[in-house]
Amino acid sequence: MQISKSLIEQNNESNILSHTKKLDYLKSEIDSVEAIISKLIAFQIAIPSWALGTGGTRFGRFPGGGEPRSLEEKIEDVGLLHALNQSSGAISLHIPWDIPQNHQAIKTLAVQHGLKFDAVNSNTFQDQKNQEHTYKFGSLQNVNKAIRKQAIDHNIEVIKQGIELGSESLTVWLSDGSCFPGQLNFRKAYQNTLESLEEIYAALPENWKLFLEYKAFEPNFYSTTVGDWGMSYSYVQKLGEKAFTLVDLGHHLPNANIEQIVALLLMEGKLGGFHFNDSKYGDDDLTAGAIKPYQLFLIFSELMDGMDAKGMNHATDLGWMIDASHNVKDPLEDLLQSVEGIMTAYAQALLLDRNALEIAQDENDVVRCQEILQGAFRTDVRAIVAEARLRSGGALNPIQVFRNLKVRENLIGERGTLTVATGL
Ligand code: AFD
Ligand code: MN
Ligand code: MN
Repeated sequence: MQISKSLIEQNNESNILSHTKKLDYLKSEIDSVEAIISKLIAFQIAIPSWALGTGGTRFGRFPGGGEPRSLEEKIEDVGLLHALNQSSGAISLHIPWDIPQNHQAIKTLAVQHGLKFDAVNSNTFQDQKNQEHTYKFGSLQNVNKAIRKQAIDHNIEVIKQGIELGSESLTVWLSDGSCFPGQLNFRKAYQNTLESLEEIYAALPENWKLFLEYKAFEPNFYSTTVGDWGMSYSYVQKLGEKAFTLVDLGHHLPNANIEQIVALLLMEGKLGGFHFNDSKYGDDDLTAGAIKPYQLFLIFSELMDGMDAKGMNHATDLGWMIDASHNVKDPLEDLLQSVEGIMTAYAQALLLDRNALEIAQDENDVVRCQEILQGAFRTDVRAIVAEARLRSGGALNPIQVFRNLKVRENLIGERGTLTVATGL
């Protein structure tokens, strides 16, 4: 299914009056509305190929039908999102869940949908059919050299796939670690992982980045070999200037101050990118901004502050990706909500008066600091975000259009009710 521009325009007509009223009010209150709109238009968030099907828990999965059966259909789904919001112009592939058979054809299809290929992701946390060695006791950390080599070779293969598609980064997430005290020699596990990463790093093309994602828990529950930002930083620092830490919002211990982590990684020049999601307990992979929108805003405030201090381009100098999975929502509607949540936090951070905040900080005026931050956070910027979409040819209300056009029903018609997307 494809959504034409004229159908979107038709749907926008019913909302345009009330939208214009809201936008005019914001323009009368805020000077920087036009500048914010241009930044929002440039900002694109990559959609993970593994989020297009219904996720699940270990207790069950409740697919809603019409899930993409192939890489082609995954690209088509991201194309639908991008047509609606004009902010999802990239797809992030997971190998071997998405191995392209014909790279040229896949590239052409992506271009037709206005999509680029974002980071490619390797998978050494599952055993694949016909795989020689098992990753039961880890991959890059493994005590067995042959197993480490198999995992290194896989990552190099993923880089090759990415080169063919025009990706420019590799994301490595390791489930390596241990479940019980004494199971693992921490220093040996670190050294093995570092040496393995060095070999992968050596295979990166000149213009590529390596993102090393950390996670404190799961599937190992006693230790994780890249367990927090400090560990990731220590590896990427040793690897070299093309290696960066990737922050997945769900990968911290409870109550971690993620905005401070982001500020310091940026300051050190080692923040590479993001996996957006939200959580209540652990790696819940819920819709971005669904549980802790204030935290998301605070993260974006630090991002803007740190990026501007270094003269970085908001849209291109960090990798922006969603990493979420859903059990009860339509995956496409959920992704539309995630993108909206991220854009909203970005817009709020853009309207924050940072000069005033700096003065208040220098005067230790704690009350004023909070007033300034919450003043930005509590501004209803939805009309600004909608205007950015409108000007790019997207929908004022993407979810409404998704439902009006019966997108899911159409996909079920094309693909059937029993399809299962590859992934977890
Ligand atoms: C994991 C990580 C990582 C990985 C993904 C796979 O966040 O990004 O690629 O899930 O589904 O929890
Ligand atoms: Mn992730
Ligand atoms: Mn995760």
